[in-house]
Amino acid sequence: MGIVNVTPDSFSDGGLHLQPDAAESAARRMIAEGAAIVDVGGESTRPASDGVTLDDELRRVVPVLERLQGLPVSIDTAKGEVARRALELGAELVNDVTALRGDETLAGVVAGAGAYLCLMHMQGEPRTMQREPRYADVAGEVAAFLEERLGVAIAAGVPEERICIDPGIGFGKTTEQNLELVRRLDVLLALGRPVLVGLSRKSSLGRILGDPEATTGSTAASVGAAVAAFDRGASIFRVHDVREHVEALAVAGAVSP
Ligand code: HH2
Repeated sequence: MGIVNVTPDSFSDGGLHLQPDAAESAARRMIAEGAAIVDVGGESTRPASDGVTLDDELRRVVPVLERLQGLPVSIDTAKGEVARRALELGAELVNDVTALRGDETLAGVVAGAGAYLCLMHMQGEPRTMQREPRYADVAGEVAAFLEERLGVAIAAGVPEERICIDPGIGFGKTTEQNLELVRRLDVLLALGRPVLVGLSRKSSLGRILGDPEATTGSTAASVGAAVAAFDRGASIFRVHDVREHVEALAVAGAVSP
């Protein structure tokens, strides 16, 4: 899954794809490089970010979605109305970092369109989520949350086989908690749904490499993290650098039993 952030303020590629033409060519390049889908988003959820209004989010993503019609697209949004417009314009998957807690209309929109859905775990909200996140058992708590949200989505009419789950790397988690989630991915896999991971360029990677103030991680560190997650059973990788991940994961896949 290639990332196309149509935002001025995303943590690693903010502003790069704010113009619809730039976003379109980045998305087309990612698909040519082997992405199965591109995830278009108009709201940054980086730590400390504020939300964006419905009108601003639509203004950012609609021109991009119009240009990408016919290509495999996912919409990264928590808003029912943004999802509805995106699905009308051909998006196939709704990637909701709030796991249906942000907008009560979203589940019905996804169910009504027969779309795929990604449910992600987040402790707290972006504005404050990195202030001392705490868990007694991070893998167990994330799995229990995702199991509950899976139940909510299914009850709203989204077929279970259309849903993937995501531990939400960096969303209310310390570096050690992020690592523990990858280490114990089996606890999430036990829920029986494909696991998506978003490790790409996240600050934990820079911190592992010795910079306690890092806000991003390198491409090489991202690829290493993706391969480690692949080894533990993750099957969808949300990434900025598609070519490098496709090549590394193709080799990791060829080696694995
Ligand atoms: N991470 C980000 C945004 N959306 N969606 C899922 N399912 N999983 C993730 O880990 C995830 C996500 C944050 O990364 P990015 O889009 O690069 O930055 P920003 O939120 O600043 O736009």
